[in-house]
Amino acid sequence: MEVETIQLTTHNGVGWLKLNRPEKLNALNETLLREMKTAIDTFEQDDAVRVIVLVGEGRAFSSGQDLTIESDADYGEYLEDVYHPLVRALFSSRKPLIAGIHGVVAGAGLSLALAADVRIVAKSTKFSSAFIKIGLVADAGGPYHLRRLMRDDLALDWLWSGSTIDSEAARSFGLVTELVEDAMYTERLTSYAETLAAKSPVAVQGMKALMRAASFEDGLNEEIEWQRKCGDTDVHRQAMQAFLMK
Ligand code: T3D
Repeated sequence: MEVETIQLTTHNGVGWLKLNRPEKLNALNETLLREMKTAIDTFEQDDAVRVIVLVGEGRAFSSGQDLTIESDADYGEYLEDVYHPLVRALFSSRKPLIAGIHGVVAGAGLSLALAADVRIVAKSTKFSSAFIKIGLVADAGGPYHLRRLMRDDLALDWLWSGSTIDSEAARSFGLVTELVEDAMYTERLTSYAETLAAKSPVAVQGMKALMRAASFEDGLNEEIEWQRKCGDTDVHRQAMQAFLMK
């Protein structure tokens, strides 16, 4: 796939999607958002990719929406046409989605990072809920994910303030899965992703699906199907055999 604003690589079962506009701190323009959507779809179809990682090139994950966009655009139409297809693709990905976050994560960039299943964060990262500073509501799925991850009152308080918080505060809000010293960040992110990619893809994807079951009864029904599939994998058979031969 020809790309201008992102970089794609696959290594050891991990599909890396790197936002690549470092001169603009990976501000999200239309090309980047559309390229990300196509890349997620491509990774989703590629059996060599077991885990997807989103990261940013340069000194930020993303500074949010590219603010040089024409301000007379219809923002509702832009969301529907450009952001929402990507946000839906992230949300509905069957594969584990990891956000590796460093530097700055702001506005709509934060919304994309919150769509990930886990967030591995470098200690010096700043989290900015910038939307209100430019008179906008939080969007790109951000409010939905904040509500799932943290207390409503704290989320609203943060969104209304538009403040920038450090990684410890973000962790206390529930937005950080693992906080890593800056010097160890890339190594830890890689090892986290590659370790997960080496596990049974059926069990890994099944866990994700079951965590999203719509109700208790749906969960029970879905676990029947997933456990049946897992029981029929070589990984499971070999692990059982190894145990019995101890
Ligand atoms: O359509 C929709 O509905 C979606 C709506 C979404 C809304 C949002 O995403 S709200 C959030 C928007 N983002 C921001 O408000 C952050 C804007 N950026 C900043 O406040 C600062 O850049 C930072 C605090 C993040 C970093 O500051 P600093 O001093 O380290 O870097 P800098 O010099 O400001 O930025 C470096 C370059 O990136 C600079 O370009 P230049 O002058 O070297 O050519 C700067 O203009 C550019 N840049 C940074 N952020 C953005 C950006 N360019 C376009 N859009 C940006 N968001």
